[in-house]
Amino acid sequence: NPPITVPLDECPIIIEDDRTGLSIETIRRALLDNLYYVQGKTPQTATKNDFYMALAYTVRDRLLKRWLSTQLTYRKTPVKTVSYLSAEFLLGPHLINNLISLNLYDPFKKAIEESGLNFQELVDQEEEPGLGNGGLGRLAACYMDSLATLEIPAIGYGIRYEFGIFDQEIKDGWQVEITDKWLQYGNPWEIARPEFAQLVKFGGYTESYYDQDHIYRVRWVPRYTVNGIPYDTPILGYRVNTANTLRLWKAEASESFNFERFNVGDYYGAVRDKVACETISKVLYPNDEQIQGKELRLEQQFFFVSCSLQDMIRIHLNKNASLDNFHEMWSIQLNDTHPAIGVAELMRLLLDENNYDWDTAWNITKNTFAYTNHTLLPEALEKWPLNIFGRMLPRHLEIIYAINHRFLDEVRIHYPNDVSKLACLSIIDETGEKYVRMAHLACVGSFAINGVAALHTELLKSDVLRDFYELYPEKFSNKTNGVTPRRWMVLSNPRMSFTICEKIGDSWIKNLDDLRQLEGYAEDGGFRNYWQQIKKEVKQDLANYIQAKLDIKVDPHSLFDVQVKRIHEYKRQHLNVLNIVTLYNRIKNNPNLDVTPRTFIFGGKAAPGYFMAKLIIKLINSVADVVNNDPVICDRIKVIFLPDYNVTFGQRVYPAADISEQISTAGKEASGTGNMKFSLNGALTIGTLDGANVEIRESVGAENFFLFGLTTEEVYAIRANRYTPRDYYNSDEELKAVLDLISTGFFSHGDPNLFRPIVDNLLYSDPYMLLADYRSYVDAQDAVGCAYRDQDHWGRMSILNVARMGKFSSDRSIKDYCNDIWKTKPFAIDVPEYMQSQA
Ligand code: 73E
Repeated sequence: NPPITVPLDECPIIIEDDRTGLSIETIRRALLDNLYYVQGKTPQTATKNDFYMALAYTVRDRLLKRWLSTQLTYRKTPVKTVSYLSAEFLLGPHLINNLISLNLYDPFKKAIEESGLNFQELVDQEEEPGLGNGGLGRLAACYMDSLATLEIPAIGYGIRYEFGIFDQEIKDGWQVEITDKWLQYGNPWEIARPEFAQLVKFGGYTESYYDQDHIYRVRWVPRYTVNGIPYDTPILGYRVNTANTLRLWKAEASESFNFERFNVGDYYGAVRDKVACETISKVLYPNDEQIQGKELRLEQQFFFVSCSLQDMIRIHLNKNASLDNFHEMWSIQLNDTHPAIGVAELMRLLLDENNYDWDTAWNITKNTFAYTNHTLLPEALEKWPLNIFGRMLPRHLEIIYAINHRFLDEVRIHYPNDVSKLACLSIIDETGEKYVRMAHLACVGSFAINGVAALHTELLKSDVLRDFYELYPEKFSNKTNGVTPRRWMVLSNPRMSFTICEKIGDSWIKNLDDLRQLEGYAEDGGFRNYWQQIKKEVKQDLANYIQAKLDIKVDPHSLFDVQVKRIHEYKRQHLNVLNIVTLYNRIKNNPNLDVTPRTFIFGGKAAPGYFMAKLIIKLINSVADVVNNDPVICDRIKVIFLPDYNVTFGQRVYPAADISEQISTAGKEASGTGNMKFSLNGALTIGTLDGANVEIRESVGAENFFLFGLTTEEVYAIRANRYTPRDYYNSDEELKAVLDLISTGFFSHGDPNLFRPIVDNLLYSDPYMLLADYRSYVDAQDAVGCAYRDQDHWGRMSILNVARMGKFSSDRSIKDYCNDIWKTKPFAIDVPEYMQSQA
């Protein structure tokens, strides 16, 4: 291996062979080198984690060249950059993903094994960065992957939470939360950049003054400032030279503050303030689609948004003479309203710190931001009480009032004499206690607004954002979500990926539409057989894992029926439970009943303060206890709740599923992305016409999808006529028997009170209409059971699902964002020779 010469900027440097070499011998030597010089260990004293760290550094060494070249290229070139602002990035483990992107999986595995180490054991050492709750954060991670793979200049901005989403344990059937210490043993994938720290102001007051040109200006005198330290993680594209950056901010006390305290001799006071500042990036709020309105959350949002905007301005001014063309060089995507304060912050930075006049500043701002809405749930729409907001961000409140004032003038011209429109559209909610409505700020301050699935976008236009759609129809478009096939196929399902590559080559990894070439093989009996065999092997892997984790034996020949996602009433995990209890009753009433053996697998976390969600977890585990141990059932149904569902576990479970549960009440799930991962891995879906299910069904064909339940229109119509769930209970024998059995305390050791909140909620209010959908769900589940008996036909349906999932690649989503919203183009970075060969 001759040393590789890399042109870094204008001065070429030679990088030592051990940092870049790719022969097995070099990788082995590099591993020991990193163990010795970075971890400070010899093989005799090294722990598994030391070896993992050395391995990670050895991989990192081999990606730095791409990362640095990418950043240098962007710095020199006037390219438009996408800035993805998100309070959450749910990345999942980096190691294997990076090896696959670099095309170095095989040599590394070999080098590790030849060193006498267990490759998988080292891989399992990596703590996944769980810096997100669920779909929204995972989407941001998939989009970062696609942006890099498509060679789009982009940067992701977020928060470097010290504690990500909690770890879940199950004790006596209940969820117990454990703090996630992902940084405990160090994070080899990030590099701190304290030289690019940014100061963020909070609190205090504003004052006006006239500058030297006698122009009226406002200055914000903060009560305190916080320092934001950026930590950068490279995001490699797949088999390209692009490595974009994810920049996450950590909060630290600013020096000036410490210094003041220190000067007056208050050493402990200074330390206390330091600790208080650092709480800003301490912990991720563990609520998915449920907003608590806590001050610390607003502090987090403003903190990372202010750091990020100041950072963009710094980068911009490195290559441009002024900020006049800021909106031509940047498109900032707001991942929901969590970073929407950015609209007011960019205005402040332009007006107060760069002396722009209002109209110029507003023109730049409203041409920079684009807003993605992710939810229709009223409890997830962010609004901040005016007093909290004004106390923390006094200048921003003034700016928002000024934006609103001008905006409402525009509304008045559009709708003369219609005061109700003003109240509906205003950024300030004045119907009761006053609030700042963040979605309204985002709509007014953005040039584009999108939903995340076709149905969701239609519902935004007709319902939640109807008035904005009427006013600005040209801003609205749909961008159906997607998932990255690199992590969600190549990495997590190597068996199926390999099988597909054997048949149609590997172009599908970058052009998922190419999977369509598999359609022909659906008619090949031999292939169908092979396909089902592969599935069985993957199921056996999961069965082994379940055995090891929970000491429960499951049969890989049974139908694996999987529902993994956050626990939420609208996602209706308890509807799934009602079906399980229905099957249980049927077998108990007729022990010789010929049922398709099934393993029901659940996984998901409940928000720590969400009582009903936690009770649903307890219900699942209680039903599991009874069903799994009843000799009459005789293993024909098994119920498994797998604790601590996260990205790593998702990678195991999606490939092993036969049926995917996508059973939310129509009109409630904006898109869903788990639905895509299952189908891409050959599971069939049982689902409602909700979110992206609608489009998945269209793509894979109605005959390869188990549909049930009310449509959104029917849900609305039944609600309008006063829904009475009791009618369904009274008119359906099986449903009645199920609810009665739960009510008697059969699953709670005779305690009739334990699950009463669930049963009463269903009988007397049932906001998510489980009872209305029960019969159609159970019937569809029966159809699933029947269909599974014809393995050959099931295999055909499974292949067709995979073959027709091309649309749901996050590459397609990102291309749509690029073409319709960001107007950005790929910018290729040279590919070194060895990258061009395929393994
Ligand atoms: O339907 C999913 C969607 O697939 C939606 O519920 C989720 O976003 C996914 C990606 O588009 C979502 N999460 C949140 N809102 N929508 C949310 C809200 C507040 C805090 C954290 C997450």
